[in-house]
Amino acid sequence: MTATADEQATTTVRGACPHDCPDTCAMLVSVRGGRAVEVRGDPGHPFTRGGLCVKVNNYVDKAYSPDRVLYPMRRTGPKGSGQFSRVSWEEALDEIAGRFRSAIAGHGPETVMPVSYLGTEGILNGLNVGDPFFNKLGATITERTYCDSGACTAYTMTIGATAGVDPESLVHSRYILIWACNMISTNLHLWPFVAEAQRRGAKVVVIDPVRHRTAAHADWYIPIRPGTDGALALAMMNVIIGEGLTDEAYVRDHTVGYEELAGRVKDYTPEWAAEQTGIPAGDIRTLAREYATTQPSMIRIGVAIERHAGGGQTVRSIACLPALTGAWRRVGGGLLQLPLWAFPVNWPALLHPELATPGTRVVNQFLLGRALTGELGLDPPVTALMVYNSNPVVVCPEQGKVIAGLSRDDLFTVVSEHFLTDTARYADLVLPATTQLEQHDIMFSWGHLYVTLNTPAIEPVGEAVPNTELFRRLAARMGFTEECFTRTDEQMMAEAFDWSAPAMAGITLETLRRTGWARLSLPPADQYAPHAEGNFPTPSGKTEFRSSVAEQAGNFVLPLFRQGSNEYQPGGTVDPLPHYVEPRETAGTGYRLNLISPKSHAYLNSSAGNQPAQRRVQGEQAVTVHPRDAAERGITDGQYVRVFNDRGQFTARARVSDEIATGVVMAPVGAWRKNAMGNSTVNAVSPFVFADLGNAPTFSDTRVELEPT
Ligand SMILES: Nc1nc2c(c(=O)[nH]1)N[C@H]1C(S)=C(S)[C@@H](COP(=O)(O)OP(=O)(O)OC[C@H]3O[C@@H](n4cnc5c(=O)[nH]c(N)nc54)[C@H](O)[C@@H]3O)O[C@H]1N2
Ligand SMILES: Nc1nc2c(c(=O)[nH]1)N[C@H]1C(S)=C(S)[C@@H](COP(=O)(O)OP(=O)(O)OC[C@H]3O[C@@H](n4cnc5c(=O)[nH]c(N)nc54)[C@H](O)[C@@H]3O)O[C@H]1N2
Ligand SMILES: [Mo]
Repeated sequence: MTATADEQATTTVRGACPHDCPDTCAMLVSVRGGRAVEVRGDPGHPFTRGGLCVKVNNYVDKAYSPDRVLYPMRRTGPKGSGQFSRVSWEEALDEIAGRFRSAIAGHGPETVMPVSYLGTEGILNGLNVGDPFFNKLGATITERTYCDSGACTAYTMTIGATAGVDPESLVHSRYILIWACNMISTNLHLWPFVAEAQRRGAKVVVIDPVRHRTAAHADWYIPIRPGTDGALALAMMNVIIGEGLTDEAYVRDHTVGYEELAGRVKDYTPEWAAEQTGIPAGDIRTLAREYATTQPSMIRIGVAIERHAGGGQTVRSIACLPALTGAWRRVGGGLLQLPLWAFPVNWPALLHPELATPGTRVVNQFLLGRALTGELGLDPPVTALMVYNSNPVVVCPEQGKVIAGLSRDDLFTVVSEHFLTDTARYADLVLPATTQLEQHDIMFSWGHLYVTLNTPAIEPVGEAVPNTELFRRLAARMGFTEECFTRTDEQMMAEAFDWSAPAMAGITLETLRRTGWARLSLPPADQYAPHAEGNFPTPSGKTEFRSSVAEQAGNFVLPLFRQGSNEYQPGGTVDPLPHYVEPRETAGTGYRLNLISPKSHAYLNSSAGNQPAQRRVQGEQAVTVHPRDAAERGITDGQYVRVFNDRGQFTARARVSDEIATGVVMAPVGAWRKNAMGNSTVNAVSPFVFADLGNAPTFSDTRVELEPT
């Protein structure tokens, strides 16, 4: 039989990469005969410019992967065995509703605990999709501070919830500090703007314990001991103030607390910081002078900047630098963290915090292992767990405890997934979720200033449903009648933004359907210096060296990361002036090597960690170690080593390389436990302990030892 003309015709559907990544690429999906045949980047998109990365350019293979979960499945073997058999949606929903009801009858609603993060970043199906349901159920509220929560607390304390520098204006920067960010792996589409600035004469400086693929392109690579960046930033201020390199008029007009800051940083000399950071004092002086005097200067901080005991204060200090030097005056000068704040997302409509029962307990997801094993002493205990948009076995600290908890026979676990992940293997019921090709969504970005619409290109594969539909079905089964539980995806898209906000001028769902994406209504990037005249969204309208928010609110986690709840904030007083907090785990713990666990190049967190193409690029789970540290332990390149501390261990292939500083080892997060030698991965050794602000994780504040296996 020959195909009809219709079957052969290829149509193009506009979509958006769903990954939890700053780039939020505009995708074009080619569809033939009802089947997606290719995804490619939209060449017309000014920021992502037609490029897709190694993580997503074969997304079609993911959608049609033979390993996909296509139907609801019930466990038939022991937990973790991966043995399941197909059931109907009706059976699955009845079972979930029945088990939730009986758990609640026995223990009260807090016995149910949701676990979720950012498997997809869409406003509809992402971070908050289950919040109204679990708020209404009265389930334990989970605090989700995996990513940038500490940095966000510190940043907003200092300069407010501002988008900061427009990423596209980086071409105008003359001095670019890339600080704890492996951009070419994790924020690839920003790199061309940096490279263009570099071509125009800008100096690019990378501060990182690893001379990674981004550092290889830098004009100056500065290795630093993990967790000591705060010392460097404070010493830079010491030099800038001490040598009179401040922008006096900017400081006078647009900052608060200068005199106190100047007093505070007096003791933080470059010689002192050299001891902490391992960076020679002369280099610290040079960096401070160049940064202050080469304007416009700009700092891009990566998420890893927050991942140690003093992560919050580190970001407080760094956020002071652009005001001190007047970098904000010019286009391309200032600070870039995450421009998410530019988007007028209608958070209340997504989170529905008013549905929560006042006084409901809050448990941070980093404590999942302890919550499940009983070590946390929760009353009521967690007896029902629902995981969606997350793979905690891989991404959560204390992997051993997470697995021990998930193995409990008296725990009822539901997991909604694309694949039988390391977490889904422990489920009693696995539910099939649609991929981005099969669902509606609308996206903000935390790396550029464009709204992107995702239109489904194909029908759901198997019996997969979008997360929105999953929670509609569950709400109906639980008898919830609030209007928010019957909203269609169309209605949800209409509620996703405050469309009347100035940033949305000229943008409607209708226009987005035609164009796929739109730049927020802001000045063009080559004219946009958001804080040239101050206008910081802080209580004083200025950069607050002395933070009134820190003084009044103390430590806090933004409501976005806690289902909208404002209860049980971490609290505690916070010194309103920036200061140094040393890493918590030191060589004194008996473990001499500082482990960091940044992102894998080819996986998106653990997503794609099972896909053959990405596994080929990423290779086996590896640990990078400096030749001197390797030699001391009799370790040779390519051999298997055991990485261990009191919390656990994992096995990895040693990469002996002087790309890494001595005393530091690096094992990227993302490999699946199932594929790893010895059945465990890097989070087997990570601590659950919080950083100083925003309950951020301390992945980079982890000591280990290595030995040949
Ligand atoms: N390829 C790829 N891209 C991704 C992701 C992925 O998994 N893979 N995940 C996405 C997500 S969710 C996020 S949050 C972003 C994160 O992306 P980034 O912001 O780049 O953060 P990380 O990869 O965690 O770490 C960045 C760099 O910080 C360094 N580092 C670690 N600790 C310290 C420290 O204490 N001081 C300094 N100066 N440097 C330190 C690491 O060596 C690493 O090179 O990437 C997104 N993009
Ligand atoms: N040691 C260490 N640990 C880390 C980090 C680190 O740098 N080091 N990084 C942390 C950071 S920054 C982050 S952001 C977190 C990430 O943590 P997670 O957001 O949990 O990331 P993933 O591992 O990608 O897991 C997401 C899961 O959601 C599934 N999924 C994708 N789309 C959908 C969907 O539409 N519906 C449903 N139901 N499921 C879907 C995917 O298949 C995947 O298994 O990890 C954190 N953990
Ligand atoms: Mo993240």
